[in-house]
Amino acid sequence: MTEITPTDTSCGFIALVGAPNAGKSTLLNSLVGTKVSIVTHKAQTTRSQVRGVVTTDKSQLVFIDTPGIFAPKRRLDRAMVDSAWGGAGDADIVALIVDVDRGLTPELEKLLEGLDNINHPRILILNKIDTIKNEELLKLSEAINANLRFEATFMISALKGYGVSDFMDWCIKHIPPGPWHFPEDHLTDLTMAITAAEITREKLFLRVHDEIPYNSTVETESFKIQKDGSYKIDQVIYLSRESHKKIVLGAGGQTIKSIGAESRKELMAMYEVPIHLFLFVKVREKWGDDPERYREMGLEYPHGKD
Ligand SMILES: Nc1nc2c(ncn2[C@@H]2O[C@H](COP(=O)(O)OP(=O)(O)O)[C@@H](O)[C@H]2O)c(=O)[nH]1
Ligand SMILES: [Mg+2]
Repeated sequence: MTEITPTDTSCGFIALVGAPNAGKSTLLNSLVGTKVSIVTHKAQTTRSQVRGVVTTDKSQLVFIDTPGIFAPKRRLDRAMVDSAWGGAGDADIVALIVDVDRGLTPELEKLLEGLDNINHPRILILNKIDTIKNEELLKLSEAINANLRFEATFMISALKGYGVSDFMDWCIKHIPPGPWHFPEDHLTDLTMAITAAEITREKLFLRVHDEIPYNSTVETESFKIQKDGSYKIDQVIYLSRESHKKIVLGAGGQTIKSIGAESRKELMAMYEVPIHLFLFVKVREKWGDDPERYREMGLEYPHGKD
C-alpha cells in the first residue's frame, strides 16, 4: 500500500487563529474532510493545538487549529491563549478566521494588533458568509484590510463548505518545498486516547451549561484494544465543585448516561469497532492549578500567579 513519496514535495504549517467561536475547528474539519477537532456553540471548546493533515499529490498541508484568542482571566485561559499565539508563531502561514456575523469588534481589533507582530504571510478568512448580506461582507472585508495588510482574503462558510477549497488551493501554492512531516494517510497528530477524551468533552459541553463546561476536563485513563477487536476505554471527568457533580450525574445518573451513550456512539462510528466506555466523575477543586492536567491537555502550564 505504501507508495514511494514523490521527491519534489512541499510541506507547510498553516495556523488557524481567531476569536473564540469564529469557526476555526469547523474549518479544520472541513479541510481534512473528517472530524479531528471538536465543535460546539460554546466559546473555548478547543483547548490546545490540534493538527489536521491534508496530503495531495505533492503537497502536505498541516493545519493547526488553536484555542480562541481572548482576554484571559484564569490560569487555564492564559494557557489556551499562549498556545494559540504559539501556533501562530510556529506556522508558515497564519490564517485569521473572522465570524462575519460579529464583524469588526474591539476583540478583533486587539487580535489584528497582535497579528501585526507576526512575520509570516497572513491571510484573512471571512467565515459564516451564510449569515450576512453580500454588501455587508464587502464592507467588512475593506474595513479589516484597511486595518492590517493581508496577502489574500477568502470568503467562506466552513459549515457549508463554500470557498474552503479555494483557501486550500492558495495554501498549496504558497507553502515552501520540503519533505512531508507526516505519513500521507495521517489525518491528525492526536492519539486515539486524546481524541476519545475530546469527543466525550464535546458531549459534556453540549449537555451541561453555565460555568460547568469551563470548569471541567476529560482524561482517558486507559484505552485498551481487546482480543475481540473492541476498545475498552476508561475516562475521568474532572470537575472543580461538588455541586457540579450532581448536575453532571443528573437524576438517577441520567445525564452522565446520555453523555456516555452519545460519546460511545460517535466513537463507534469513528473507529468502526464495538466500544466499551466507562465514565467516572471526580471532584478536584484545584484542577485548574494542577500542572498534570495541563500536560494531559497538551498545554504548557503557565507559572506565576493565577
Ligand atoms: N452559520 C455558520 N455557523 C458556523 C460556520 N462555521 C462554524 N459555525 C458555527 O460556529 C460555532 C463555533 O464553531 P467552532 O468551529 O467550534 O469555532 P471555534 O471556537 O473557532 O473553533 C459552532 O456552533 C459552528 O457550528 C459557518 O460557516 N456558518
Ligand atoms: Mg475550536
